[in-house]
This record gives sequence, structure tokens and C-alpha cells, in this order.
Amino acid sequence: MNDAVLSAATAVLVRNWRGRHTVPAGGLYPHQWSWDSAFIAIGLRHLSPRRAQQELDSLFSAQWADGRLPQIVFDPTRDDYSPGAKFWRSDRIPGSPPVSTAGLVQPPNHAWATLLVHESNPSESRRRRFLGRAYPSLVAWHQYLHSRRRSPETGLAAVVHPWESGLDNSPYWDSPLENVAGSFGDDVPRPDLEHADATERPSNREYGKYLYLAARYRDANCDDSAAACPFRVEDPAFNAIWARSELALAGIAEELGIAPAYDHRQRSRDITEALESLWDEELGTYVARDAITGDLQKYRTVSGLIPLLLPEIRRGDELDALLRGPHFELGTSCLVPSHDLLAPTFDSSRYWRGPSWFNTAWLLVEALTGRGAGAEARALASSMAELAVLNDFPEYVDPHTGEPHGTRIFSWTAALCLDLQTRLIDGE
Ligand code: 2M8
Repeated sequence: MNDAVLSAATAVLVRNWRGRHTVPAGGLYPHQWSWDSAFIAIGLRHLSPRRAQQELDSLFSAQWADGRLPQIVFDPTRDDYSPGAKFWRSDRIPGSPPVSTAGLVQPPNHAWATLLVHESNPSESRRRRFLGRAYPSLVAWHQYLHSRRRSPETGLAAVVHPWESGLDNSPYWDSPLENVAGSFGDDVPRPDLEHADATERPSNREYGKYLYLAARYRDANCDDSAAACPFRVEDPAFNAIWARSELALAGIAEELGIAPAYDHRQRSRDITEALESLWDEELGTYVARDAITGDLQKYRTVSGLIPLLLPEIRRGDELDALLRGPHFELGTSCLVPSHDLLAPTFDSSRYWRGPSWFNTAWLLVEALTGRGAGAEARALASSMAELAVLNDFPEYVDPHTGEPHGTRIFSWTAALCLDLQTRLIDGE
């Protein structure tokens, strides 16, 4: 089994490599995606630390003048994804990089991935001055979040589009999206449906809102002011990943032997503390808050569990119990469902409204390891490998049956299984 995982995962990453970056999947996602690249680099580092560095370097080279790392860097030879380079026309937006990109962002897992890539081969990393090049980009990226996305009142960064969360059609966004008056309507381009069944993807109604919000943001030159952003939501996973990456930035500055640009550990603590305002006592989990209405979005989702990653999170014991209880059934369900198994809104095959994903499982393997639950972490890692190899590295699976959904030959599924297989399972 071990060799089968390693060789099959390697084949996926080789097949999806495009010279300087890896595509998430050749058909459905033919460009470079931001948080995918960071997850992919975490796996690639075991095959080729140099390739893992390139993966991140190519994303950093698409950084905007204001520090944002874009959600997508477009491959100019592919015009079969919507919305693509022609929609964004980023060359007309002040501060955009020389390559075509989307104007939105994704969760900030990059500093964490950068440190992990360095640690896989420190001498090669030092020889190529990888961290020295990455640190200023990562600081600029985090400062963008701090100065342009963070609310001084809550201390948390907001996403201005569901795509920015990475958990695109989570029930968290239902009510904030309903409050957005405009839409492109239901008749929108859906090239994604050529690669995955309509029952496994967001609805046309959601896509109408997605495109409206993206166009409005683009037309405001991707300015983060309230007028350009009728959708602003504070998401637990996005902020927890940011806090986790601040700890990695502290480690990078220490490794470089330089004075940090600011106190990264303090910032991590501040975000961790600020997450407490997302705690919902009734549900026993962190939830998202609509930053426009102030309303908490009362759903149990995998996003609300991700703060378990943070060493100083206050409600760790409650989250531990929630993860193992009937709403997520750790150890009984396949991986960890993206949404509460008992909720009326749960859907076992529709994208981020129920299916289990490999990146969130990886994040929870890290969380469990950090909390001393090594046996459960290894069991979760082993079931990731098994489900991935049996099903051609699917994008997501049914939490009850393990049936694969979405696209196959999906890069972060391969990369993260490869990482855990090498580090946790074979490394035992
Ligand atoms: C999915 O999102 C894209 C838009 O960014 C899409 O649906 O077309 C999400 O699963 C997201 O988390 C992921 O980064 C992206 C590429 O894998 O696909």
C-alpha cells in the first residue's frame, strides 16, 4: 500500500506540473490556484524541494503591489475556465502584476508551506536563498490582510467573495449572498459542468451572485472599500490559517537570523484571541460572521473546527468533542465532512456542503497531532491514502460511503497524501 500511494501520488503531481507550477486538475482547473499551490508544495517537497520552491516562487511573482497573492494566476494558453483572464482583465487594474491574475485572494497558508518546504532540505533552500526571497513577499501579503481586510473592531480579516474562503458554497455564505441585491442571473457560463456533475457543484443561482460580486470588485479596481464589497464575511478557517501562518513567519525570520518585520507571534495571538468573538455557545463551535449585518452564521462546518490548529485556542476541548461527536463522527465517517452530518442543509455530494475534502482532513491531522492525538491523526492519514488511491485521487468524497465526487487526479489530494504517507505513516 505504501509504495502504491507514493507512486500513484507522484504520477498525479508529475502529470499536473506545468513547468513552473502545478494545476489543481487538468480539465476543471487549468490555471494556478493560490492555496492549492501552497498545499501542493507541501507534497512536492518530498519529491523535489526545488520544484516545491518553484511552485511558491511562481505564485510570489504574481503578487500585486498592495501585497495580495491572487486567487488564480492564469495560463494564457487556456481559455476554458470561467471567469478567466478576459473577465478579470487585470492588466487594466493599477498595481496588478505583469501576468494575468484574478483580483480576489484565498486563505493564507503560504508562509506555513514555505517553512515546510525549507525544512525538507535546508541546505538546498539556503543555497538558493529561498526564504530570503519569500519572506518580504509573505510579510507584504500578511500586511495586506492586516491593513486592508482586517476590521479594527473585531481584529479579524474578512473575505469579500465566497471564492476567497476556498469553501465556495459553504452554508455560511447563504444569507450574506441573499443580502447581495445584484446578480448576473441564472444564465451564466458553466464550463465546470463539463468536468463534474451539476449535483456536485454550486448552483447557477450561486454562480450568478459569484460573477456579480467578482465583476463589481473588478470594476472598483479591486479596492477593498465597503462600496465595492457588498459581501464581507469573517470566516474561522481563513483567520485560523492566517494565525498559523504568522507562527511560520516567526520561524522564517528566526531561521534567516533577521529582526522580524513585526512581532509575528503576537499577531498570531491577537488573531487567536479575536476568533473568540466567532464562538457560538449553542452550537459549540466557531462560526462565520456577516461583517455587514453583524450576524453569526449558525452552522456547524469544517471551517469552525480549523481553529483547533492553534496552540492557544481557548475552546479546543469543545472542538475536540464536536469533531468526535455525531455531527462529524471522526473515525466513523470517511475523513471529516465539510458540513454537519445532521443538518437539514447537509448534502453528501454537493461540494462544500457535506462532502469530505483532503485538504481539511490534512489540516485536522496537523491539529490532532499538535494536540497529542497521534493515533487518531495517523488513522485519519491512513484513510486519506486509502480513499485517494482507490478512487484516482478525487477532489472530494461522500462522508458516509467514500464514493468519489468532483474531478479526479486532483493535485492537493495527491500532494497531501504523499506528505502524510512520507512523514507520518512511513516515518513511524
Ligand atoms: C474551488 O474553487 C474554484 C474557484 O476558486 C472553482 O470552484 O472554480 C474550491 O474548491 C477552491 O478551494 C479551490 O482552490 C479551487 C481549485 O482547486 O476550486
